[in-house]
Formats: sequence, C-alpha cells, structure tokens
Amino acid sequence: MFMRIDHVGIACHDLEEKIAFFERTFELTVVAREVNTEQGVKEAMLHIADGEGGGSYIQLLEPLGPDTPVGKFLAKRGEGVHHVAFGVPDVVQALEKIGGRGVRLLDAQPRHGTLGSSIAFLHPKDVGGMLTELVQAAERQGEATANARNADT
Ligand code: CMX
Ligand code: CO
Repeated sequence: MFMRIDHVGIACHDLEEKIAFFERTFELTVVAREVNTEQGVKEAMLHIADGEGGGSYIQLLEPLGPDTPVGKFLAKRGEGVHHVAFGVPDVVQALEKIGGRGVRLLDAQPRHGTLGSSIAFLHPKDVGGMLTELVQAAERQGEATANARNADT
C-alpha cells in the first residue's frame, strides 16, 4: 500500500527561521511554499530525494492561528514532528481499505495538498499516537501519458 515516506511534517513557530536552519544545516532546498487556509498553515516543502511515484520531503508548518490543528499541537506539545505522510498509488482506494480495518478517517474524501497532491489524514489515536497522512502525488507529465496509454489498451 505504501510506496515511500512522502514527507515528515514538522510544526514550528517561525517558518522562515526553520527554513534557514534546514537549508544551512542539511543543505536542503525549498521546492514549494504555500499558504493553505483550509489546513490553517503556512508551509514549505524541502526536497530530499525522488522515489517511486513521487519525491520525499521535509514539510515545515507554521500555524495561521492558535485555533488550527498545528496551532493547538504547538500549544500542547511545542515544536517537533507533527505527522508522517506515506505515498500511496491511489488515495481513494487506500482510504477505503484502511477505513474498513477500523481506523478513523479524518478525511472521508481526499483534499488538496502541496504540489498538486491529493491527501487524507488518519486519526492519530488509531495509529499508535502518530498523525498519519496519505499522499497521492500529482502525476508527472510522462507518467500521465503512460497511464493514459495503458488505460487505452
Ligand atoms: N500527533 C499525535 N497526536 C495528536 C496530534 C498529532 N499531530 N494532534 C493531536 N493529537 C492528539 C492530542 O494530543 C490529543 O490527545 P489527548 O486526548 O490524549 O490529549 C488528541 O489527539 C486530540 O487533540 P486536540 O488537540 O483536542 O485536537 P482535535 O481533536 O481538535 O484535532 C486532529 C486533532 C488530529 C483531529 C486534528 O489535528 C486534525 O484534523 N489534523 C489533520 C489535519 C492537519 O493536521 N493539518 C495540518 C497539516 C497540513 C499538511 O500536512 O499539509
Ligand atoms: Co503533510
């Protein structure tokens, strides 16, 4: 079901300061910045490597306010790892299977994620205390063409 770790999400108070730290310490590069009002975050994706079906990243998250998922997390636990995201080939199919195995789905339907991805969250209490995200990466040009060709045959 899982192809790779897509990203590790890290909650922080000051996005710009954390980006600078990751760039100078680990030589990572920011490939996307986004304000996601639906999720209540300002975020940056730092590229690590490319893998099967998509890349792997560090996702830095700064809350847009105290009454958001990341704002509440910071108030309760402070800065640190907020969630782990796994790459899946088909997020709708993965949700169906995982939901059928008794895990609460925070998103019954996938929603918009960074870099054109489709994402959905699983309840941390049902996954041993780890907020878990599923990510179906946006299809890259070549893959989209190949898939369309396969569907035709
Ligand atoms: N990791 C592990 N446990 C977590 C957690 C996290 N990130 N966030 C909350 N929890 C735990 C809390 O510690 C709390 O446990 P206790 O009851 O033992 O104290 C419990 O879950 C409930 O937490 P809460 O602070 O009362 O928060 P809510 O129930 O209102 O919401 C959750 C929790 C997980 C449902 C909510 O944060 C959510 O829907 N998250 C998914 C969306 C999200 O996080 N988006 C931001 C990231 C965007 C991105 O990746 O692009
Ligand atoms: Co994420």
